[in-house]
Order: sequence, then structure tokens, then C-alpha cells
Amino acid sequence: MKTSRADRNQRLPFFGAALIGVVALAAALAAGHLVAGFISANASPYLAVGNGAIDLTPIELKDFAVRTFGVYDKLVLLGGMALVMVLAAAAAGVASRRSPVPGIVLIAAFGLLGGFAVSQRPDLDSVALLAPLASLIAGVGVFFWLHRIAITRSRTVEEASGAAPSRRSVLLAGAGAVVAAGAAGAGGQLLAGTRDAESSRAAIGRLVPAEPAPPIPADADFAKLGTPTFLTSNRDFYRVDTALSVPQVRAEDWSLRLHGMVRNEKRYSYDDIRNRPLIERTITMTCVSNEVGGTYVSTANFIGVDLGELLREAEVLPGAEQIFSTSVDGWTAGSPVVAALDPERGAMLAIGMNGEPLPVEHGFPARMVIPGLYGYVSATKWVKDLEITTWKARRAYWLDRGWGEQAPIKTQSRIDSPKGFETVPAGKVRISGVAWAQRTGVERVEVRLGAGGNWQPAMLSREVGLNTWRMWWTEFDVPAGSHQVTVRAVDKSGYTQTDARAGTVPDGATGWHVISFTAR
Ligand SMILES: Nc1nc2c(c(=O)[nH]1)N[C@H]1C(S)=C(S)[C@@H](COP(=O)(O)O)O[C@H]1N2
Ligand SMILES: [Mo]
Repeated sequence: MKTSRADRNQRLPFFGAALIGVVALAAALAAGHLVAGFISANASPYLAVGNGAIDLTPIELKDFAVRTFGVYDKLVLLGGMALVMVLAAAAAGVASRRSPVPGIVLIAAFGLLGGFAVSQRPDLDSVALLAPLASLIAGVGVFFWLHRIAITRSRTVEEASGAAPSRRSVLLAGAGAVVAAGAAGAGGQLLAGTRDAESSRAAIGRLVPAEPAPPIPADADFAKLGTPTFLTSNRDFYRVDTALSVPQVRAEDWSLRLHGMVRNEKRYSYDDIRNRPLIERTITMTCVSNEVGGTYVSTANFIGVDLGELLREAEVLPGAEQIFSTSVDGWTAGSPVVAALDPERGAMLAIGMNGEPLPVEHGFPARMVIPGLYGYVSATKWVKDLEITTWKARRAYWLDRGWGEQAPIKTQSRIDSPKGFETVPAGKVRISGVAWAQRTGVERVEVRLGAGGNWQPAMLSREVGLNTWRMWWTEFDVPAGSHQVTVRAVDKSGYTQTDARAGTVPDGATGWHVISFTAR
């Protein structure tokens, strides 16, 4: 077919052009997802860009996202990215109403961005670049193809010269591309599913410790009076990590390297750990991002081996200060060697939680747990490498993002019942909640009604250990009206929880938890 000057001036309809951009985007993302299914979910360019965005996000924004969107912060991020991409793809389509070049340039730029994000991931090797490459080819190919069909139709219709592709065949081509993209995307999802850790985890069965934790006494919580249960179920245990898609590691593929300032470098397989006499310890974990009154605190029976024992077998050399731990997704934490070596504290390499192998989102096959330290300096999930080193030699993930090097958990208390702004019957009103002071122990909890009321000691639950939280309750005679109630803990060092409000950065929030309620 000859191309005249008039041909080149032919323009696609506005919405049709936008739609071509969006369909090409869908094809690109789906093709990347399908190829990533063979390699690793994180190779999917879309997730890789999202993960990159999380790592680059300034701390204030990250804090804001967690505060505002809670556990949905990552969904919001992915949704926001999708919206921006759809708008950009539509704009690229519209910019290509005459020539496909602007659209192809924009889609290629997307592809390169995805490729860059994948190449930056520490958990992926260069094979993973096949996923963004597939995205690039599918995106450019589909765009070019749909664009040509559509432009041929508008041209031939305009000039009434010969057989134009019918409107129907243009729509069919677009619909075909969408269906193929859907199938590819779903295929990628399915494939990733067959490579996942869940089947490996299921094959392990229940973990039975040789040295079980003492049973939790019935009076260790006041769950009937509104406190949490003493042990948090695996499903309800708080979750905090930077992973957009949960790392999938099969136990049979996992190993842990212990090296650096040690006399004997070690490497452990899953069976090496599992076949040791397993111990079980009841530990309350807390996140440094927990606001006063927040929910990032939970308790479980962790099953595994003593971390200090592993270090002693490796023979830590003099001068060692830091255990620099790395997870399979490249996240890192720095923990004090002395904390891990302290037999009283009871640091663990854990493979189980409440009788089961660790849930995948809590670090399967193995994680660290060091009682008394906030999670970001002690609790590496999906851990694969322990390097014994100095504080100067290595800097962990959150250190370069404004958080402190040393982060012992601060003494805190929280009101669980009544809930903030709840309405309760006037008269005797029961107030209950939790307090924690890991490694020190909770001595006393005090509660006051109104801003100037007297501090009233609360009933404490039976103490389970220094590494765990303690429940409390008390009662006030409350007339109808609106009221304020405040709690504070006193720990066994004699320290009374400060009322000075501090934010979570750099090493944990302080201040008293205050709630308002109405009696009627
Ligand atoms: N690999 C990895 N491990 C991690 C994190 C992470 O982002 N990546 N977050 C840490 C933080 S900040 C906390 S508080 C605990 C939370 O553990 P959980 O999700 O099992 O409650 O995990 C720690 N381990
Ligand atoms: Mo945390």
C-alpha cells in the first residue's frame, strides 16, 4: 500500500487511542508477571518497582503511610502505582493518535524502569531480567500491532479505498489482547503459587520441642475482662516488614551461613536445625513503630534453638560487637552480640511459632527473635546470613533511614477496654489492658480517671516471665458524662513510665495512653 501525505495525518479517535495504550500496558504487566512466575514473584516488574519505591521512601512518608493506612499501606502503594500507570498509558496512547512513536517510547521507558528495579533487587540474579524484558516486548509489540490495525482502519475508511478492517475486527483484536493478558497474568500467579513455600511448610508438620515452655497459667490474662489473650494466635500476630510480596523460601532450599569474626564458620540446613533438641520460649515481640496505644505488640511460643549456643559453637572472636543479619530479600538488621550470648535473655533462631512451623509471613523457614529488643534490631525473618562484625563495619537497613543503632523495648502500657469513644453504662466501669517491660518486668500498673484524678493501682495478671507482657484491670465508679482515663506502668527497676510524648523515631514512642469514653 502506498503511503500518501494525507495518510500520515490520519488521527485515531481519542478514546480509542487511550484504550490502545492501556491494553498494551496490561499486556506488558501480564507478560512480566507470567515470566516472573517461573523465576520469583519479585521479578515481576510491577512488584519490583513497588519494592524499590518502598526502599526509597523517606522515613516521614513511610511513617505517615503506616499511620494513615495501617496494614493497607502496601495495597495503597500498589493501587496508586496502578492508577499512575493507567493514566500514563492512556496519555501515551493519546499522544500516539498519529504515529505510534510516542507511545512506544513511553512503554519502553516503563520497561527500562522495571528492568532497573529488578536489577537492583538483592534476592534476584540476572535471569530475573527476563521478566521486564518480556514486559517490554509484549508492551511494545501489542501497542504497535493494535495501533497499526486501528490506523489502517481509520485511513481506509477515510479514503474509502478498498477493504478496511471492520470496527469489529479492531475491537476483536483489542479484546483478544486483553484476554491473552488476563490468561498470562493468571498463569504467572498460578506458577508462582506452585513454587511457593506453603507446600514445603505443610510437609513439615507440627514441631514438638524437646524442652517445651512452661504452660501458660489460666490467670495470665484477663481476656474475659477485655484484655488480649496471653498468647496471640499466629493469625492475629502483628506483622511488620518491607516485603511487598512475601518471600517464598522452601525449607529444602534454605540454609543459614554464620561467618565473620568467628573461629569456625558454619552453615546450617533446615534439617541441621530441626534435628537439634528444640527449645520453646514465650516471648512478647514489639515493633519500634508502635505508637502509644498501638497494636504492634504480640506474644507467641517460639520454637527453635538458642542463638547464643550457635555463636558459642562458632567461637566468636574478641572485638565482635554486632550480628549483622540478612534476609533472603536483602533486608538487614544489626543486633548486639552480647544480647545473643546472654543465656538469661534467651535469644533464638526460631523455626516454629505456637506449635507450627513459622507462618510464611512471619519468616518461614527461620527467623531471629531476641527478647527485649525492638524487631528491627533483633527479629530478621527469612534469615539466611549472620555475619559477626563490628558496629562500624556494617550498617543495617533502618539505620540509614533515621532509626537508632541500639533499641531496647521501652516500658509501655495500653488500655484495651473500654475502646476509645465507646459508650458504657454509668456506674462501675471496668478498665483493662496490657503493659510490657521486657527483660525488666512489670511491677505495677496505675490508672487514673480524669486529668487530675488519683492514680489507682490495677490488679495484675500472673507473671509468666520477664520477656512477656502482663495484663491488668481495675474499676471506677463513673457518673454519666464523658470521661478520660490514663494508664502508666512502673517496671521492676523502679522506673515509672514517662508522660513525655516522643514519636516512634528514632528508638520507640513514649507517653501515657489516654482514652475518652462516655458513661450513660
Ligand atoms: N526480612 C525482614 N525481617 C524483618 C522485617 C523486615 O522488614 N524484613 N521487619 C522487622 C520488624 S520492624 C519487626 S517489628 C518484626 C516483626 O515481625 P512479625 O512481622 O513476625 O511480627 O520483624 C522484623 N524482621
Ligand atoms: Mo518493627
